[in-house]
Amino acid sequence: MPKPVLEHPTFKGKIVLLIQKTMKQFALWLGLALVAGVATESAWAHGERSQEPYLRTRTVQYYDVHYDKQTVKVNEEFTSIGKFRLMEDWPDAVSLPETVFLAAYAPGPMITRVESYLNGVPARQSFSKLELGRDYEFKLVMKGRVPGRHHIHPLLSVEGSGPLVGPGQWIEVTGNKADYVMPVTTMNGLKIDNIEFYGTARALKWYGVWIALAAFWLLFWLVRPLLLPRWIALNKGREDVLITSRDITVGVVLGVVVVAISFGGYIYANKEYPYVVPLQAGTNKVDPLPLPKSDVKVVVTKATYDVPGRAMYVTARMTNNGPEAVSILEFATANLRFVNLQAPGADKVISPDYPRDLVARAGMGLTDQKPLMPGETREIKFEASDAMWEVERLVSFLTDVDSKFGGLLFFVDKSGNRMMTEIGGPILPTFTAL
Ligand SMILES: [Cu+2]
Repeated sequence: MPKPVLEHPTFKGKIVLLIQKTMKQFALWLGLALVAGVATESAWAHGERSQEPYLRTRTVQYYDVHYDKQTVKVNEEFTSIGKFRLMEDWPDAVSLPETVFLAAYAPGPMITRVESYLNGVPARQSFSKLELGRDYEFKLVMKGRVPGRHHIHPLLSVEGSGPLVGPGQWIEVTGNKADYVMPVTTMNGLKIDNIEFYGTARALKWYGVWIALAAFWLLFWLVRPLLLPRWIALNKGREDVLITSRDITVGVVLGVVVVAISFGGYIYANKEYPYVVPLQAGTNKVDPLPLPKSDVKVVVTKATYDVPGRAMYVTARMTNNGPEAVSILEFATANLRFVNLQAPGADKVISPDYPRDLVARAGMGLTDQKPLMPGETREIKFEASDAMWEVERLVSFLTDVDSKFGGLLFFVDKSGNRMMTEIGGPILPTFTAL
């Protein structure tokens, strides 16, 4: 039998084809998205990589960050401590740290922040006027709330700029969400077993009361002839039939009931809770840590980012103003760490609890490993190359309108004393042959 000649599809046929095509494409994309999600665990992280490099390398540089546990049970506490330097070369496009708030960053309410401190001062409120070029020490005490594997970061929220996060650690919370409790003893000695649901039932009851009154008032008018009959009556000059004396009585009674409930509720709440502390809105002040010893002056003379090689090359003139010879120990920026593996004590620089996905395996490359003698000035070139630049999406130096980088350069003397210097400057992307 000969094959039927292909006919032009009808309009209906075209629509059906179009729908089929769209469905197929949708299924394909959904499949790809699922595969990508399953294949890359970090795809479930929560947006910390989406921030621009100038924001992540030139604002808050976290260092010496530690997490005391990586697995906790529901209700079990864990702590993160560390320091951060507010970079002197703060970008113009970012608001200064005039008002900041210290917190923990988590993908949703998976943990509870129990306590927080900045330089030992309780960080319940925001702090005002932190100083650029200075260091601060934080402590966050958290506890497990929802079971799962969560990426947790220290976080400094800067008003006008947004959240600036520290290195994230995967914390495994085990157990059962139903067991979560947050007991609190109030100032007047009242013991609350779980503040998570304290007062919610009462709040819902009040919602019920107001919704019932509002619904009654709405229905009271809705059951009568509505817009058109009333408009016709109005046009005929019969305003007098629109509102009856019964309507007025009901309205007045409802008004009295609403005012009575409001005032009655207020008087009752005042009597039952005579001591009420309002939410604290003022800011707190804290002094920065004392300036750390920094004997080495570093001036960046050239910085390039090799795009295909995923490597940053920095040439800098370094002057040792201290009494001891020093070696370059580490370059750290945007929570990524490049350690000079040949420096004295390099094997102990990265603590076992530091997230390994933020440490360059090959470390840091140096043109010369000779220690910088007291009084000596030398130009040294170092290399920080790793796929992390790409993974952490820090390569958009290319597209930044403010193509500058920043970071912390650590030095160590032969007695193991560590020094830190802020470095930074314009950076040029280059495209060398692969
Ligand atoms: Cu994260």
